[in-house]
Amino acid sequence: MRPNTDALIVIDVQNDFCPGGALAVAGGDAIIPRINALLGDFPVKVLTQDWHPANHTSFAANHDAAPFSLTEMPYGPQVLWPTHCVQGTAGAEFHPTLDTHPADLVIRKGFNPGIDSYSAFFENDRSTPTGLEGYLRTRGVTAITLTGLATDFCVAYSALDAARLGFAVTVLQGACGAIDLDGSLARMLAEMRAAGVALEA
Ligand code: VGL
Ligand code: ZN
Repeated sequence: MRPNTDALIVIDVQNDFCPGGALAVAGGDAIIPRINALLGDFPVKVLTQDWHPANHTSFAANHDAAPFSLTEMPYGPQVLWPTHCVQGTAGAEFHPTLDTHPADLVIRKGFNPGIDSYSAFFENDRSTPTGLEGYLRTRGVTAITLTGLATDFCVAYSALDAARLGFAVTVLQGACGAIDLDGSLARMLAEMRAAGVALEA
């Protein structure tokens, strides 16, 4: 068992990000057995759940635009995604093989219609908090291990924010899966490395 200062954060292991889902990551479900095993090693365990209203601004369908096209939002560039993880739908549920019972906290994100939220810590303006930082700090957490989907979006944004907040951050690449849109995986791996995030297998 890891020390009490260590948290495992499992990002968005939901049906829509797994094969057959609306925004599927290739092999997204293959990482789940390892995540289930890791949940037994960490004293602090957090799951995140991408949780959008149907009118969410990150959905291409709400802009009459093509999925995976880019738009400009008041907070910066935003990829327009296929409609995914709509609140209350099967696609938004955790994958059935993920062992959700050991989790201490489930944090939902992306619920504000006007702004996306890749990171578990802040919405995409990089300043509106989700509350996770306070939860982790009040539990005495100083080190965070990240797993889940997708490596180059929600995992990477969470890792960069956690590093900026002063946590020691490790990303277990073998327990993550990537979307890899226009070179996003290589770009985000480089950003994480530059920010001092430990990239492990
Ligand atoms: C994610 C795109 C849109 C993710 C969530 O979990 O990485 N990516 N919403
Ligand atoms: Zn989303």
